Amino acid sequence: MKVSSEVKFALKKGLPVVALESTIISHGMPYPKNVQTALAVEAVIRDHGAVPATIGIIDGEAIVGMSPEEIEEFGKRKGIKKVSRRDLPIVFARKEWGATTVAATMILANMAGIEVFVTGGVGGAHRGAQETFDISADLEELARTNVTVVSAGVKAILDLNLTLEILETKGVPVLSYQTDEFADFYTRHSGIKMENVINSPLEAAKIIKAKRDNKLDGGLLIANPIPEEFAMDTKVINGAIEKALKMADEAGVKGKDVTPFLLKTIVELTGGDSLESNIKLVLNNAALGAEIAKELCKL
Ligand code: PSU
Ligand code: MN
Repeated sequence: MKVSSEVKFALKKGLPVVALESTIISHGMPYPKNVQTALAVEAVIRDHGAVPATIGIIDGEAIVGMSPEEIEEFGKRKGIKKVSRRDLPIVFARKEWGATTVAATMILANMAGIEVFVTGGVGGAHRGAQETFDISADLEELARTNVTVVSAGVKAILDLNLTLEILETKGVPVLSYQTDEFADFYTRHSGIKMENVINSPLEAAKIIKAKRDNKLDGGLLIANPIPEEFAMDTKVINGAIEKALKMADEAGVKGKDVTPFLLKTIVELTGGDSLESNIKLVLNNAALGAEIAKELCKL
């Protein structure tokens, strides 16, 4: 693995570092907004006094702390593989490029010694998962890898209740930031009441530290709702989601293509509005993630 000199230095000095994924760049947003967003997210993290480490795989080598040129390439290049845990050895051995999902990014962040990771939304149990078993490997990773993931809850395209049940079974603490309602990505209102609300980055850091100190392996999920002013209208987004799910079904989209297909279709159906919300929520998560990383370093 290649860790950038900036990230290496920060880790050595015990400075706050925040990991970022690359699937959101290569498969989550269209070019050039994907690149602009990835760079803007890094800037927010720096503004908050932490060091960003965007993670991906180039020619079979894991990169922790991509350069702006590398981020540009991840945004532009066609055919970069979406890489989750199961794909890592294949991409390493074949010396391919890989855009890492939440799961794969957690693994690489953990290897590098990074404890906090910011994304848009983690994967979860898809609607109908009781039958299809389409449950993101991100949930398995949260169960086993010691990285805290800051996410705008869980994407509304999924089955949120089922996802939360699985996280409970797997022993993953879910902390809801400054609200007792679970964030559903595009809006703040899933209607699901959360048991554990945190009101500050310090509170999150204390819980992360308690998990670490007590050797309770696995990650934590911080559900950080999109700010109200950037949220989608519930009716509009739910309509688009229903339609996109139907289109995915009719087109026979399966496996790892489901999430990228739905995100892209929802952007088209909302005339780009869902993309704007998506960008804003990632930036919002970046600020919180950096603050949590900072508090964690102080403890
Ligand atoms: N959330 C986004 N955009 C994305 C993803 C999540 O806003 O592109 C990606 C993440 O990389 C996440 C992946 O890990 O989707 C989940 O894919 P799947 O459902 O196939 O596990
Ligand atoms: Mn899946």
